[in-house]
Amino acid sequence: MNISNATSIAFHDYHPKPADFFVEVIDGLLHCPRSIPPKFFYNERGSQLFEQITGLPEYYLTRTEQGILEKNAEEIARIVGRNCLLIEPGSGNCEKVRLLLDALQPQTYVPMDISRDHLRKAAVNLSADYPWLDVHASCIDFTQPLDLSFCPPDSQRVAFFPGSSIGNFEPDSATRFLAQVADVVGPGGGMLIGVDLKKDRCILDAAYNDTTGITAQFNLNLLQRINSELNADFDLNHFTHHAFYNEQKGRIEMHLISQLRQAVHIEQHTIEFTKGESIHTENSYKYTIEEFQALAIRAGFIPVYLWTDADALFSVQYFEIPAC
Ligand code: AVJ
Repeated sequence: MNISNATSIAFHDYHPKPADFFVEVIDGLLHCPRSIPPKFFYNERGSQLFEQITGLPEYYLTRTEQGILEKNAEEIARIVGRNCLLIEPGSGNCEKVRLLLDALQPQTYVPMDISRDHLRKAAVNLSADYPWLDVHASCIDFTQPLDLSFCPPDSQRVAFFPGSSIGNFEPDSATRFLAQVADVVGPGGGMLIGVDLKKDRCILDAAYNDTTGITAQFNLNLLQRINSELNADFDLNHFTHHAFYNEQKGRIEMHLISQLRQAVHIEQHTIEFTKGESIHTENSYKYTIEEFQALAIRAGFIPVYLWTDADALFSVQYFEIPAC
């Protein structure tokens, strides 16, 4: 533990345009079929609920990925290489990267997040525990083109994208996103990415339908948030959580289902729901190893190495861009 206050970080503010919650919610709700983007799950309460989800017995993703990173840290470091410049798009609380830092010993760590205050706090906390690490926090929307001009141009750049966050992207936009990552890390650069795998649908269905109902609360919190931030009148007792594995599309879908015919008001808008009508709130794509490698190859990456757990529930995959 570092007891001095001497830690300092570099902070780069790219002034990302905050999402317009009202416009995006109205847009999605007036669209047919109705939907709300999953990025809006994560207000304070939503982030707390997600934390709880990661500890649920049914939700194998987080703990399995963590196990893979812990168990293979040394080998990962050998294959990824030490002294790199490590970039993490959507770094959140900068907790997961800690599993890697000691083994990887990167020179520089660039956490990127749209949430300015959380980013600053997380980067300062991390820096206090890793005084040897050069931390360049970058406040940026990670789906926008990334700019790393402040970084030393010579070190190998490696992107870290854990948690199967890539599962929230439609496969085509996942390819586009990875192509942007490929651009940022450049020739000779790498990407270490956590990808949830296709498996027995009972395991998948259970992971998004926990018996304690935390995932249901997480989903319904979206309506609560719309009520409190957009002055709406969703009755949370009249919508229910519905999550299932869509085998044909290879994804978990989360929905909120209207239990009756009802009207909901958001500012000047009135939205009429029929009984059984859904609001689609999230897709979480699952891949086979081969499917994900093909996707990464389309983005310009070459598969180098991968790690899974004994039950092949989850994968941590390493790719590189050929050096030119
Ligand atoms: C954060 C997108 C990886 O898809 O498993 C968890 C979000 N939704 N339970 C996932 C989530 C419902 C999670 N990701």
